Amino acid sequence: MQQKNQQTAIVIASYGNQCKIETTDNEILTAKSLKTAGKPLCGDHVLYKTEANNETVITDILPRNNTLSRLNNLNPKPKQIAANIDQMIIVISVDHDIKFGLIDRYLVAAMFSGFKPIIVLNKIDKINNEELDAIKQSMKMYSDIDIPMYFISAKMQSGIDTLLSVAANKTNIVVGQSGVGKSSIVNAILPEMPALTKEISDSTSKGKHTTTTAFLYHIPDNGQLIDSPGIREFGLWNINKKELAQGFKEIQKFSEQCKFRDCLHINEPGCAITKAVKAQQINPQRYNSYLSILETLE
Ligand SMILES: Nc1nc2c(ncn2[C@@H]2O[C@H](COP(=O)(O)OP(=O)(O)O)[C@@H](O)[C@H]2O)c(=O)[nH]1
Ligand SMILES: [Mg+2]
Ligand SMILES: [Zn+2]
Repeated sequence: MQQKNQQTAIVIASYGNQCKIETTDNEILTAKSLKTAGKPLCGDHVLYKTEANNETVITDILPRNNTLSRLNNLNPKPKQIAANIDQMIIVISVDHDIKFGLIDRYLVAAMFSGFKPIIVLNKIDKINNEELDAIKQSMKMYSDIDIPMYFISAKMQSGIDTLLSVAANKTNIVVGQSGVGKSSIVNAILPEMPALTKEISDSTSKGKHTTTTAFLYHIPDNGQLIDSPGIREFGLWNINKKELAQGFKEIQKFSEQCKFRDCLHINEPGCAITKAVKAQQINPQRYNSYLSILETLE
């Protein structure tokens, strides 16, 4: 219950128990989280109070709608990245090899966590029209399952207005490999970053262009944009083998026709998925992604 001396704020960056919070008066404070409150995440709504010694403490984390978490090879425990997300902006750079497997993992995570995924292909200024067409062709499996796709250049400010309208009125998290242009997109979208916010985000980054922790920015029209650190792997957790198909829209659709209800769509008799792959109704690359994720699950 909210007490008299408590107020609400949003966590704009979390470093474990130490956080930057933004109050309802748009004041940015450094706050420590009480052990009893737990570890706040970027995007959390919290209650805080000011102690007699003028320190700001977070006393409660308000209930979360969802969280984005991932596994990596080094740590058996999932790492939580941010909370209360509406939309996941998956950023790809058109001048790198596209890691389709990584996109598929993000899509599964979005599906299970309940946020809407969109794909943004950045750096179109670096390629010609033929190359652009080839990329559109290779991404067709995502438009086929109705994932919105945007081709932009953060550098040339091309496509930014559209992206801004897509991100309005929502909390968005920007994800993707290091170097694809996540921070550049955030900077392009932010019209005039409030000096204070900029200072904080700069001082919390180790290198000039590295984002070391998720950071929340306000954007016009009631939106929020969370810049997240670049990652090489994105391990899924908390999903069992049987559930995985739910993260692949087209596989889910055909799975009702499988002979066995507990079909994992590997090589079971009467499997509608393996049949649909052969008939080119399901993209083989997506199916292979499914199989390789399946191997990693309990
Ligand atoms: N040519 C070009 N370079 C870009 C574009 N967007 C970002 N970059 C460059 O790509 C590099 C990585 O960008 P950054 O935003 O730090 O990527 P992040 O690691 O995903 O946050 C930087 O050198 C940017 O200047 C773009 O649209 N076109
Ligand atoms: Mg960055
Ligand atoms: Zn099957």
